[in-house]
Amino acid sequence: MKMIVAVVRDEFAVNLTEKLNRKGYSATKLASTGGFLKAGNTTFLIGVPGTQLDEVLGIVKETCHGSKAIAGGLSATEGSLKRAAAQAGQPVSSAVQVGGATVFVLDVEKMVKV
Ligand code: 2BA
Repeated sequence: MKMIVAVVRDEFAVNLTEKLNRKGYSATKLASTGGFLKAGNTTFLIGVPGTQLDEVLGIVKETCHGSKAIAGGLSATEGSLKRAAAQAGQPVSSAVQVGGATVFVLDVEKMVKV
């Protein structure tokens, strides 16, 4: 058995939940926060037999597609440096590209429901 841990951009979370439910997959959703941007995202825990791993990864891929530029993520020091660069007429960018989902696949030794 495998455990898929998928950190998903919030805008894809509802669609992903619906698609997984429709296909009969169980999932647990956790409200999470990205460590860099400190913005909300949704972490899915999806336990599946190894034989269904590829199908579920396919669903995640087709649902959470494309990256998006999001402004922010600067500490106070970084912000000051960027402002100084801007004043000196140097090009600055504070946007980062956020992907649709970051996925980890873990081996599960045992699953028990009591
Ligand atoms: P955040 O940590 O808020 O990161 C948002 C985006 O900021 C990342 O997009 C990446 O493009 C950029 N970024 C992150 N850390 C950075 C750094 N130290 N320097 C420069 N840019 C940085 P994604 O890579 O698509 O990640 C989206 C979200 O997925 C992350 O939100 C985090 O919640 C999760 N994630 C990504 N990689 C992870 C990892 N190795 N372990 C755990 N969670 C991860």
